[in-house]
Amino acid sequence: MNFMKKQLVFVLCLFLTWVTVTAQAQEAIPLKYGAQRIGKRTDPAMQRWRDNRFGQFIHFGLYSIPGGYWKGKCYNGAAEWIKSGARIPNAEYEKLTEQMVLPEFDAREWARIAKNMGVKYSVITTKHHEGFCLWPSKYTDYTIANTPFGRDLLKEYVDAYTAEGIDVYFYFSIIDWNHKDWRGSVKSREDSLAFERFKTFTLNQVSELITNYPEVKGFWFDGTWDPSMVKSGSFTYDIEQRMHELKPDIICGSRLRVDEKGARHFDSNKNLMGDYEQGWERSLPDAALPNDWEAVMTIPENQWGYHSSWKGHIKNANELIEMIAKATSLDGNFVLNFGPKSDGSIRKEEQLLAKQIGGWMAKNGEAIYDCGMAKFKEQKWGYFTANPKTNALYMVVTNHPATGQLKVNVPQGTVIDQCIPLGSSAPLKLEKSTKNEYVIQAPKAKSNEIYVLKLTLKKGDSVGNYVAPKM
Ligand code: FHN
Repeated sequence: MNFMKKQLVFVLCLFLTWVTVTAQAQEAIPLKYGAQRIGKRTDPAMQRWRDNRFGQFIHFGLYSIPGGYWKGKCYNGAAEWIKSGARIPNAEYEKLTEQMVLPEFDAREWARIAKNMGVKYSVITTKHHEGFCLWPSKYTDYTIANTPFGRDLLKEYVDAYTAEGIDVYFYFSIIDWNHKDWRGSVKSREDSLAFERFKTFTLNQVSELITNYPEVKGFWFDGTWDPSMVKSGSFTYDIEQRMHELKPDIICGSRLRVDEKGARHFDSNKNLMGDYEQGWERSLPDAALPNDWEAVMTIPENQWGYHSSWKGHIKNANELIEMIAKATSLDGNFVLNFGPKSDGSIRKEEQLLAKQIGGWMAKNGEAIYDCGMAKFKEQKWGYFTANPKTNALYMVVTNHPATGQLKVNVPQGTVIDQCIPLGSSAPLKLEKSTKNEYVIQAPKAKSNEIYVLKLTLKKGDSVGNYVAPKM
């Protein structure tokens, strides 16, 4: 072979290798228990979940009674994990049921606090890892029915929140430290039989919740990371199927699911399982994601259930408001956690934050609800959000400029007609400084104030990247 021919053969080989590798890369792995849908859900129930944008989380259970202390010793780990942290045997821990009296519990008061904070949905721990149920389940005695309180707390919560127009969602832990058939790993035939019984128990409880509380809009599953679960693609698939049989438009986060190859949240083909990405815990993404997502946040560093001694950094209202704005600007939902006290009341610090956030939302919620990502880039002063239904564009200003001038970069050709602070009717002075920049005379604001400006673009200009899926 002469040199030219050799070169031709070499190039041909390279080309064939590239074709084979590309074909292999594109070939999807056949999966029975993988994602059941590719892309975002487009139905009204899911659009409502998106439009809600701001939610509340409630962690309440037997762990709320010791509040982070056991036999006089403080456990700084998450309060709802105290059974594990203090290695409390079942028989001893179960005695906490005798102290579940809840003299101050009033679901309507919880719902009022949530409503005034401005949340549109609330997620409550029907059962956390400890296994104690806030509803009178017929599948176990370890429930609220067998406490001095005795009433159906979950029903009171569902009724009170629904009456306030707040959607209810159920947190449900698959891990159940109290159930004799729960297995973190399956090592023997006995384990396997026990775990099969546990699966039936779980399916029964999930069905019971959907049937007895038909107002529930969706489930927030947790405790799905143990080896027994990571090998249980078919079980998580069965739960998802059962939920949809009972309530076709039910919403379920990705944390429930695992495929047959052990991939969690996203299946082995990288497709999201469930309706939204549920992995954002105490953190937010820095860029837009291709799927729906929700972030859940604690007020202290890592306490979900009630801990009587919060330690470390406690977030203030502005930090939390900024997170709400950031989540919206990236097409995500933000959920703020509350850990009610053992007497059933909500602690003072949480009530104060709820009031402060609620004050801000009452004035500026227009830039959050029904909103999502704008086509404009994040800028030093804060976040853009956009409402695709009204074609309104908002600037959530988290860094008030010392110069009093807000420099706004816009895509070429964008014409801003007007800029008005929310809550005012007086337009701000607006100048075009260069072809891609406007300068807005900022309103008078306290140095730590977060405020919102509403921009009107020239007729016909679109504001958002956030395009609500077509129904
Ligand atoms: O272990 C739980 C924890 O207690 C809390 O419920 C959080 C809430 O997102 N989820 C688990 C940890 O990921």
